[in-house]
Amino acid sequence: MSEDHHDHKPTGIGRWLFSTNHKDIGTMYLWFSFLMLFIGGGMAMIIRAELYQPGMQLIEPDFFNQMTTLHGLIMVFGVIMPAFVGFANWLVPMMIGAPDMALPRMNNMSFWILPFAFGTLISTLFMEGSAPNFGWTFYAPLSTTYGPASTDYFIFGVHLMGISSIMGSINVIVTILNMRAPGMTLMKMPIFVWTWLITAFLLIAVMPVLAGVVTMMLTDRNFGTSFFEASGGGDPVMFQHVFWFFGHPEVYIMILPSFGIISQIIPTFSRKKLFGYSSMVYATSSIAILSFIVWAHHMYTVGMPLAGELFFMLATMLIAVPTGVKVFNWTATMWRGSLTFETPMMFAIAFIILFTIGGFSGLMMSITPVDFQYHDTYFIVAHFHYVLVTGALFAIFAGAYYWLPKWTGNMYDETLGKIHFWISLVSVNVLFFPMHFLGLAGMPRRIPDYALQFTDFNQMASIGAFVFGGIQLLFLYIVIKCIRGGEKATDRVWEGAEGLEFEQLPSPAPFHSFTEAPEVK
Ligand code: CU1
Repeated sequence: MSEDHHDHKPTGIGRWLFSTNHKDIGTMYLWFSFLMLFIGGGMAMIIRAELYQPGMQLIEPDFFNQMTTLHGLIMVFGVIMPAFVGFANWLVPMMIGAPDMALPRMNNMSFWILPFAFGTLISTLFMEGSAPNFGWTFYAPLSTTYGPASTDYFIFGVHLMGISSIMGSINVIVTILNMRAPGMTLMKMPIFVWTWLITAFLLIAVMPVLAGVVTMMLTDRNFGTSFFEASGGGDPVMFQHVFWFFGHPEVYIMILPSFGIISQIIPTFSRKKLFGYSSMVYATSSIAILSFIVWAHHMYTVGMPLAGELFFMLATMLIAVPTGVKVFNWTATMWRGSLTFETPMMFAIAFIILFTIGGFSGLMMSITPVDFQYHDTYFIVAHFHYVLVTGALFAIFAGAYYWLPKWTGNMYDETLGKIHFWISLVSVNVLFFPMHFLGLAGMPRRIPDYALQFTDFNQMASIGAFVFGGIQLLFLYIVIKCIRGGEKATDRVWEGAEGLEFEQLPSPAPFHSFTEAPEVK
């Protein structure tokens, strides 16, 4: 709106469609992510139902492959990433004392590209032939030479997501670097802001690489190039190098904001300042830098030179050092604190323990000769689900419970929150822990059927999956209930602790309920 217009509050659908308000856009990102969680989660339920017993029962093998592919793509690009962008929109301006994001119209566009990107991706399910069925990593030549016709729509969808992410990252960086309140120096920023600043640089560095690899696919498929086609002088292994040069930093894009959220929550419920603030900043930066030189640990089995395998093994192991610093700092923050165990804290503590399990299995598979045993087995599936579900998703739950009172003006139902936590905690381990054993015993990933001896652990995993999937409906209910009413939240929600988080702000963080439409200037 230009300055000569009167200020007005848009109502109805216009409030959301044309929003330039960081809170409304943050809310839309979070709801979008939540919707995608149920779509991608529904696909996981189909996968686990088919794998409940050996033999083919519910679905065709090709449809199974479509489910694993879309499940992975939707969870990575449609759930975890948008959820963190939603948190960034809500929290970064408030935490640094800025009135909004620096580029509010671009913020609107970043969000509204996403429904089209995922509309395109999901519509492939209804296209002639098949949806993408080559795994979320879409390795050539499976995706190039043998991919279904819908692959071109998949490529377009990935391009759209990339554009959205790059615009979102530019916005985060410009906001943090230019819009901090007086006195808010970089080393005074809340850790969540730091982790997002670093994440945004990672995104800007690697999303163009992803765009590059899908563009090479596009021209290989349609315009006669041979980037990944051996018969034309190309190299399919190069696909894996380019993909994982994007893919490994992408893993950190999904985990650094989680570290940020956990680093806000642990001090609050420990009634202590975060232990080792500056070491947290440096550890986050080190992880980000190292994430660029470890990509080939995903492809030890392609036949790399020994020197390459050694380099990528040792570089990967180095990441354990800054990660260990973080786990140490969180633990030291809790040490001798006056701990209380509200739902956000429970999810945060579970995050520390379970993410560490995922970290350690990652350390195991970083060892090149050992990885030859694990490669393409369920051990890998167990590993990255510990990192991304009990890691990233649990951090999102923790953050959602922690900030729901600020976002809605109401307290969520603590009893229901605890029930959601405990059932999620137990079921997620029943779901993913047996996958370690399946992998060690040699069960390959991405298969719709398996040998008889894998039945018991698969049944455990499926039962865990159905419970874990089902209990997320309770979370949906808790969120809706909290939005619609409940005990009013004060502006010091987490008694005596909230002050710690915002104490560096020049004035107390403003408290806004999102039930009032914001002003548009
Ligand atoms: Cu990696």
